[in-house]
Amino acid sequence: MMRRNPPKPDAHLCTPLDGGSLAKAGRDPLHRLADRIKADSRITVLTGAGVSAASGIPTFRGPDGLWKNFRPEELATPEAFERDPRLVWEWYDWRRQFIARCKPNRAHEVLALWSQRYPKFTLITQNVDGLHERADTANVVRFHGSIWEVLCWNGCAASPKRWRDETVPFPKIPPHCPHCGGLIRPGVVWFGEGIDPVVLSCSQDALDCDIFLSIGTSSIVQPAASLIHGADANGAFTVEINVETTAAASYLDLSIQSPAEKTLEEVENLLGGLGKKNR
Ligand code: BJW
Repeated sequence: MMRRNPPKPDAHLCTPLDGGSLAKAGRDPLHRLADRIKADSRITVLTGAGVSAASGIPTFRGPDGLWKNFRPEELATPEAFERDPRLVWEWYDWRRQFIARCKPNRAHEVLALWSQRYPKFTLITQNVDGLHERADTANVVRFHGSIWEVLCWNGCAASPKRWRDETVPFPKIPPHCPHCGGLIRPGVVWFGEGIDPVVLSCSQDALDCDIFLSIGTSSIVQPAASLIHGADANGAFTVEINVETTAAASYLDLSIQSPAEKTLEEVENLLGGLGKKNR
């Protein structure tokens, strides 16, 4: 169990500035973040659906998050799949088609740049869309799996544990296992299912960091939402970038209330200035 520190009294909440650049406001939160990032910083980033919002992918709990009036909690469970695999696969097939047409945005690109620049960088993503990988991000930990992987629902002996399948759309819904003819399921983590132990262990290791950035997640879904508390307990400087404040806000050193794609670009611009002596 992770220790939770009390809320930080000196946490800095930054709200959006009217029409202007956040970075123009003097020693603002963006400078505070940029000042922290050094060439040898151990940086861990946790991303959620908000990072892919600017790519056009609906978030889970935002206004466009509903699919045919179903909430994700009603579809992303083994029970829902057991009950109605066709319905659940229709949702995933629709999302796969949608995601296949989307491109990484500036938030993915800046994080990819940092993953290549800073040797002690880990990106833990709750997103299953694969956009971090498509942006060439190094050291990605896929906390909730991948929508581009599938598993045999029966766990048949003839099939690999999981495999990549980028068929879009599937010619037949629900799709079947090429090895045993039974159903296949998406290679994602549903409610009530445990996180892969290797993934959990890599994520726990990455909590030993200097800077922990939580970006574009509502910090509602466990155990991902607890990762920031683990980093905090390890003494990391904790930062949230989100268009709204979340449940994690009172545990943060810095809360930047602004879109990820804009904020990361501005921080990167600040680092570009510092970068010459920093790298
Ligand atoms: C922007 C932006 C912009 C917009 N810039 N920001 C403890 C307490 C209570 C409950 C639990 C608990 N522990 C476990 C549970 C149960 C459950 C849970 O957490 N339930 C909650 C709903 C309360 N957790 C689980 O069941 C987990 N399993 C588990 O714990 O198992 C225990 C176990 C152990 C051992 C053996 C067996 C069992 C599994 C959770 C799996 C979650 N799966 C999903 C679906 C993945 C597949 C798929 O994609 O279909 O993961 S659900 C969905 O939520 C998805 C996401 O990764 C996840 C998180 O959502 P995210 O990314 O935060 O999205 P949103 O929409 O919520 O937020 C977007 C944010 O972006 C918003 O804040 C916006 O403001 C912001 N934003 N535009 C910056 N431009």
